[in-house]
Amino acid sequence: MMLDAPFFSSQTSTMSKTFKTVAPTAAPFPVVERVETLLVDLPTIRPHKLSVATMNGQTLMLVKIHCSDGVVGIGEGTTIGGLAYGGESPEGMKLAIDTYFSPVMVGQDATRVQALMARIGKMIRENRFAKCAVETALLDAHGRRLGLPVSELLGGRLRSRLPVAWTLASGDTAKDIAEAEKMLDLRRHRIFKLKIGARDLLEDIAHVAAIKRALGERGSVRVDVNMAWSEIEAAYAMAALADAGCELVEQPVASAAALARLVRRFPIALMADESLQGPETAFEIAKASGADVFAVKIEQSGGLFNAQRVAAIADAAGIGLYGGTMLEGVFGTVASAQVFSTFVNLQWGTELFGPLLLAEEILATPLDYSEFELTVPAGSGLGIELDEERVAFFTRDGLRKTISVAGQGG
Ligand code: MUC
Ligand code: MG
Repeated sequence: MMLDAPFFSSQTSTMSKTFKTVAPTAAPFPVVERVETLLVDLPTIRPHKLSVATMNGQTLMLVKIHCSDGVVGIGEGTTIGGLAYGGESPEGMKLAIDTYFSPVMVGQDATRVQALMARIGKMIRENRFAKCAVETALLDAHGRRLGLPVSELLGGRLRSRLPVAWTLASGDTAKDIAEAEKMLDLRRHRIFKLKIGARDLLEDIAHVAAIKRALGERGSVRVDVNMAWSEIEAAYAMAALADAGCELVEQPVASAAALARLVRRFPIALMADESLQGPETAFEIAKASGADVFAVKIEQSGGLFNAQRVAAIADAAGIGLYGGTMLEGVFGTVASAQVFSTFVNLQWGTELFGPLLLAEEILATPLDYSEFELTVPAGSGLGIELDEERVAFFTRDGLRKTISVAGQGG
């Protein structure tokens, strides 16, 4: 099928692109009228050190879908350390949506989200993160239209509060212990995920053991290696980590085959993260008995419906579930929370702390993190409202755009 060539309004800045249909529609249902994207740069509260990158800030790619009935839905795409984690970046997602997604979406029925995502899927390969952002925006819009939370469009929630882990990733043992103590005092987190893999193996093991010793039974300790180890290193470390009281190791090696060989050899759970890239990989890992737990992420899964498919495969295979994050801001975090609230099993809780890592608030009413849990918003759509002024302030190129409109200065 041939697509119309994309048309860009000359009025729009390159950093906040809007795609608009030329012909008005007389469809008997609300259609997608225009798709707008922007990049929002927010600082983190401290450097966040992973084996793949150190983050000092996070970029949110926000997509706003404007529908012909006046309803607007918002979705979000993030990555970790630009392209350090995977093949998509916020800038790349924006470009893909502006150039390729928008022409496929404009004029289409905005109320049939699965059908529109299937249409997009036929014309656009890969781009799972961008697809997730667009699907989130469509579901937000449709939920607002119907007066229902996104969770209810996905079959209905089984829980309204989700346990939330905190990631200790300052790179310093004493600082991490102090941070964990603070989180316990605030009653915000009692599950701690430690980012390791960048340092020497023995140093990492000593770091984890020291933190677990300091916390004792007050907090559980898990580690995420982000694929940094060889299989031999992983085997050595898993035994030592189990001895230190660590309860779970996330993606110690890159290879899914190596991951499968490590499962159940040590008294410590093994979780797949990077190996899990949607339902097909979930099926392959399940077939190979290649993990004890799945870190389900809506972006890595390719959207909210796909995240539910991944969860169904895990349930069928007897694999535990954990609600993962791509360190999303509020929109990706709440979209994830809406999906995770529909999971029948969520044995390992979630790590939906992304907004708490960011130093700036962009919501009119902040999310409720209390008593070690996050409340899943109950309003229609995602159930959250942007503070547009704050967003404008942090929008990349926002200042230049204002100047160019007022003074034609560009
Ligand atoms: C990952 O690899 O799981 C989740 C928490 C965090 O600090 O990084 C992410 C990504
Ligand atoms: Mg991980």
